[in-house]
Amino acid sequence: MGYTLVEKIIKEHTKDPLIRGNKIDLVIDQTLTQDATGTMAYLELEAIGIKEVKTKLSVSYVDHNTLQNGFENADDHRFLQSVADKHGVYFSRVGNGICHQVHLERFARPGYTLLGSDSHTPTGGAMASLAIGAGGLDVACAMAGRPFNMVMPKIVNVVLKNKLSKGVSAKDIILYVLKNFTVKGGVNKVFEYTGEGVKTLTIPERATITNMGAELGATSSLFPSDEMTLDFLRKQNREEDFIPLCADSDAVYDETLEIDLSALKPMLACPNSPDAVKEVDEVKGIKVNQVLIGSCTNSSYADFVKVASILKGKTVHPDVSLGIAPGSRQVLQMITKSGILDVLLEAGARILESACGPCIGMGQSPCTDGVSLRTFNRNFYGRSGTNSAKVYLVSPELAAISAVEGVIASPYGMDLDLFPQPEKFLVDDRMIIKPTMTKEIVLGPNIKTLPAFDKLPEVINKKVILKVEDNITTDHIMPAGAKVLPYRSNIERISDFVFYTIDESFKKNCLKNDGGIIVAGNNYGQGSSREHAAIAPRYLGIRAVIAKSFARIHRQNLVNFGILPLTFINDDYDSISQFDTLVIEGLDKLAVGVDLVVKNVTNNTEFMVNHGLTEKEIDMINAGGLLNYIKEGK
Ligand code: MIC
Ligand code: SF4
Repeated sequence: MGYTLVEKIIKEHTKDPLIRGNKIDLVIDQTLTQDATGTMAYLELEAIGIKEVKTKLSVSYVDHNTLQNGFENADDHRFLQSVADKHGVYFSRVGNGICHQVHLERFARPGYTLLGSDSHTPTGGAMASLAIGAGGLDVACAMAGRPFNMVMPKIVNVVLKNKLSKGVSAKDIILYVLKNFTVKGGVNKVFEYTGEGVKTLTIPERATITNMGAELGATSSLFPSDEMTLDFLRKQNREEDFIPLCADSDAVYDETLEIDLSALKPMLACPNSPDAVKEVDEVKGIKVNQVLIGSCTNSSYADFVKVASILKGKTVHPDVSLGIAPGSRQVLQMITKSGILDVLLEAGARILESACGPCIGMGQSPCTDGVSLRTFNRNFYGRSGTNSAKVYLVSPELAAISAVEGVIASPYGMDLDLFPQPEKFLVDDRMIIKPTMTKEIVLGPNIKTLPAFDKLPEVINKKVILKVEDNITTDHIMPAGAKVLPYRSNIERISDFVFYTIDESFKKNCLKNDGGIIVAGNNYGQGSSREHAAIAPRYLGIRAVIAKSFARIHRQNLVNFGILPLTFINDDYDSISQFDTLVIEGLDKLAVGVDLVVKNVTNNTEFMVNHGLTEKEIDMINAGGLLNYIKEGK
């Protein structure tokens, strides 16, 4: 029996048997961090106490907190640069680009494993890297040479047939997959793309798909390493990084989805979920206020070729604000030299920094009730900074034509290659600083060490502080945006904002009741990898989350910070109300596979929950979290 591509990479990086659903320890070759999660990750690395990172390569990017309204973000950047130098980590300076775009251009390698403290790390799957998003502490542990403990995923075969029609793009492929699988359909799965349609897709197109595969809740997405991979690496002066890699023809998959690329039409994800996918013809004509082209999903040179092909000689509609953010300095310099930037400027585009920017609510919030078309990957409630805004996720070509027409419009059938693709990329790594391991770390007044957390008590006897529905995102739990992001290095301060967009009294209720429990529906914690969505609630005394199901990264973050992730065994969600008192006893005897009884003393009922913890995770939870566990010498 042959191997799938993901199995081929995993078996080179683990000693454990490749049994789907079992936990495995994966050796990590490369790590990446970004500034919003990185400050905490490097403080954790300091707490673990190693001198030099043990990976083949670790890179620290600065791309999220680039608005510098006060000293906080600039202090974070200075800290990150110093701590990177101290521990042997490469440092990609602010303005050099979005971590996933730059990593793909300069570092991702076929057959390697990459762990990143950002949920869109799977972008590297376009280069046949097994690239996985995780919380900062897991990435710090990987830098310290510890293997990454993960569930051996189920493997979905997405078979691509034929080729895309004009005006239909890679974004439409991933939107189609999202429509089929939904935002919770990919948990603990890897999506492998196969079939003859694969060779029609370039690396940037593949990267759009693997990037947004994160919205499926998937562990990762992967393309084979083939002629396209070699071509891209050659153009990046990295030919020596190439190895061919693909699944065996008799590989066994758990599920299959066939897509006839020639039958796809332009699509878009409607507010407020990446899986609320419709064909553009169903929503054509809606008036648009804002169009933004950028983010780690769609900001490559190839994307701007399409955008410029549509905008050439045209003017942005008077009621639309068009912003563009090239994904990296490389892309920005190349569109400058090729004349594309001039076309965009002539059409009336606003040029934003090569950074995450509006994708994470760092500026460009839409007007009240505004309709915003974005080439990004997430349109969760409140993420744009305007709660009443209606954010649609679209391809660059759909964005561009709509910016001109002032309404949602279709690019179907349009010619999009007025500008040639480059023979070579412009390679200049001077903004990526090599570590010298000579500097000492520089902190700042807003950079606080991680609070200490106590052990798991024998009994949890606490109130339900909040009850929430299905698909609660980490943007709900721990909002981002220009106001909150500067406090990522200060848990006490950032805890003011936990659940702020849906329940302003969350913190007050935690303090009044000495912490408590959260009750949730399915897919709790989807979206970002930000461990602050676990650390800050833990800081406020949250000891357990009882949900119908969890998103993968967030569940791990809860365990890492000593919060019990419990799932309902039966249909008991409806029997619980906010402020009910729940009692969970016998926590000193937590054991693998042994379910727990939860007593609801307010309405005198009880129900069963499953903790799903491994032996190691039980030890971690008992210790009060992963850092305590490591400090105990484990
Ligand atoms: C996001 O897209 O939500 C982020 C911001 O990149 C996050 C990381 C963070 O919250 O810092 C992610 O995707 O992991
Ligand atoms: Fe940055 Fe947005 Fe990509 Fe997250 S999804 S890494 S915020 S561009």
